[in-house]
Amino acid sequence: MAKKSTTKRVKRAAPKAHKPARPIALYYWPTPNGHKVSILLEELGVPYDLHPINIGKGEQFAPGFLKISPNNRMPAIMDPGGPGGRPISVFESGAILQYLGRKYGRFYPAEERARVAVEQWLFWQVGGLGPMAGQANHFLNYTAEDLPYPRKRYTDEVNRLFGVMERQLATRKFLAGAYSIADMACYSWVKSSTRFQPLDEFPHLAAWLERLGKRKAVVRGMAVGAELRRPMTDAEKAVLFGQRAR
Ligand SMILES: N[C@@H](CCC(=O)N[C@@H](CS)C(=O)NCC(=O)O)C(=O)O
Repeated sequence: MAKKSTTKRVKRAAPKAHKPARPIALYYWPTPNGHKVSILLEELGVPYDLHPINIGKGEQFAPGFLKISPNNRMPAIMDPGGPGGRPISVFESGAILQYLGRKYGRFYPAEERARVAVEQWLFWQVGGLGPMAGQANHFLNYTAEDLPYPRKRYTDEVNRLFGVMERQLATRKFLAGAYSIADMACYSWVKSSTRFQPLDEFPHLAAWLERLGKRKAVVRGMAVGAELRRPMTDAEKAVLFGQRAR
């Protein structure tokens, strides 16, 4: 777990009705999965404390962090003012977005049809776009060997998934009606994947990316912890790749 000395307070005005006793703790590293939550917190304008989890140094395996996030992955949050006024921790970015969306009643509609529309795109991102783009990035940038088959498999899949977004965005500005946690979940993954998958064949997706990129909260959310990011060293690769149960 991040040391206290690395903790930063990000001050934003909280909506009065939901003002928590203490700020939400965000366990975070500046990656696309982390950005989903920093973007939502910035959109909500609630105060939060940033707890960097340096995944290259193995801080995700610290026993204190594993209590919050048993999957040894960030992001995670701890909300001191959870249900019943008691603390609650949440891991898995999709569950965090849902929790915060429900808690503050924003970007995640309560009406069932609208909620299902958001959820299907949120789960599409968590189960599809994120993992596939992550694997594409891995085989393009992090393997010592030249492995054309997995590279093609995952970059093809990202291309296909971009096509799915393109069709959805051809007739609407956002993925699921109004701007929602589903858009926030996809933004950073689409943006980072443009390094290997240009958007020339996806004009509606390109327009969506630009639309979101103009939102001040998205810009702030993407900038959270940017100063922590460094090119990955071999020692960090050894921590991150080849993990097994024991
Ligand atoms: N399904 C998880 C994935 C989170 C995830 O993969 N986080 C990565 C960084 S993007 C991580 O913490 N990696 C640490 C590790 O591999 O040990 C979520 O959506 O929250």
